[in-house]
Amino acid sequence: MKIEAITLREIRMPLVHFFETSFGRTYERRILLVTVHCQGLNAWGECVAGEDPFYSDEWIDGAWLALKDYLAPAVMGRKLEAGRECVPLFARVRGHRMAKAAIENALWDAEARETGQPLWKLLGGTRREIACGVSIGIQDTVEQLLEKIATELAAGYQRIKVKVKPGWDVKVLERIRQKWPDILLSCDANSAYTLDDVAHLKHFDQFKLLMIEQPLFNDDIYLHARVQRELKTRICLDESIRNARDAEMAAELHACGIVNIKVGRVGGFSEALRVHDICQLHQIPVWCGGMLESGVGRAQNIALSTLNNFSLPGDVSASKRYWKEDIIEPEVTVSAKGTIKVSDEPGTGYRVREDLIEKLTVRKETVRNG
Ligand code: OSB
Ligand code: MG
Repeated sequence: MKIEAITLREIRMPLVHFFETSFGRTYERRILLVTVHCQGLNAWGECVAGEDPFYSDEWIDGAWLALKDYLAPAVMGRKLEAGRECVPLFARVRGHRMAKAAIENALWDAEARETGQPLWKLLGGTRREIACGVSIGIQDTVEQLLEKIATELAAGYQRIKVKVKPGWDVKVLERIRQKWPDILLSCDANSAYTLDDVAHLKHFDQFKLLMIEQPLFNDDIYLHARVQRELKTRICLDESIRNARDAEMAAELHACGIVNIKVGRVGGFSEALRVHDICQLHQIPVWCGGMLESGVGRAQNIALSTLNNFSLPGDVSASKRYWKEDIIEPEVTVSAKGTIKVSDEPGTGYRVREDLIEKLTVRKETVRNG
């Protein structure tokens, strides 16, 4: 595939319901999409950077500049055989993993479509159906949260994850467990606790959680290992795992028992596959995280989730939980037993609705050859 041009665009999509984590509340997503134009084929990628640098140090406006000034020019005019070939071309740019992933993932999609195979097969997937959980944000009241959990359980989701922070944790988990003693339940702190909270975190053990996701500092592995020794509940690392080396360090230090893989956070499919393999080697199960993606990113998360070691339900759920109208066709639907069936069509198996995307676009810029 010869890369002739890359279009960056920002679309705005209001969320059906606000999403609140320990770092803030989001009502509307500003989503950066890239289109890689390869001789008549338009390949799509989503940059999962948030509106602000609060989850990680990347955010949409920084990612836009990284893509426009460095990453798009690094691959422009090149003829590549495979998506993974852009990794060395990006290597000189430090960080900016979410920006890199947007182009790399689009190129994997292009490769899959050019070679007429489903993306999940190209990635090395083995599952025909993936297990789905949901991530439920902090609500105004515990009653509202319980209502949301009831709705998601009725829809069939296999695992409930709730966001926690100091002041919205033990009491909330207690109420959930009173109502549902046996469901697969986990919590995600998005780095809201410190070493001063270890005694407090020990109270979480009574709730038999599947995991506690990212309790401590977003850039730490070592202290998580220290805290993991104090807890019965497995720690799951999200923010801290930026690449396969981090995964290896976390495994060797016993900093976690589970890893959340987000393809954007680790810089693209190539690195996501490496993280997957390292975790498998160390018998650490993984699951696919979400970043409130539009259909473009969601469809790619589905493909990744078919790999063997994705043995726990991911945060990959139905389009309608986020959007009134998604930008892919068909939209992502989840079965009554909480699964998504994977398509055998070339690429992701979902069609990108370019007409709708055009209507949602608030800014657009094309980087061309020469
Ligand atoms: O930590 O997993 C997280 C959303 C934005 C930023 C960070 C996280 C999340 C989620 C949402 O938990 C998962 C989803 O897409 O449903
Ligand atoms: Mg998380």
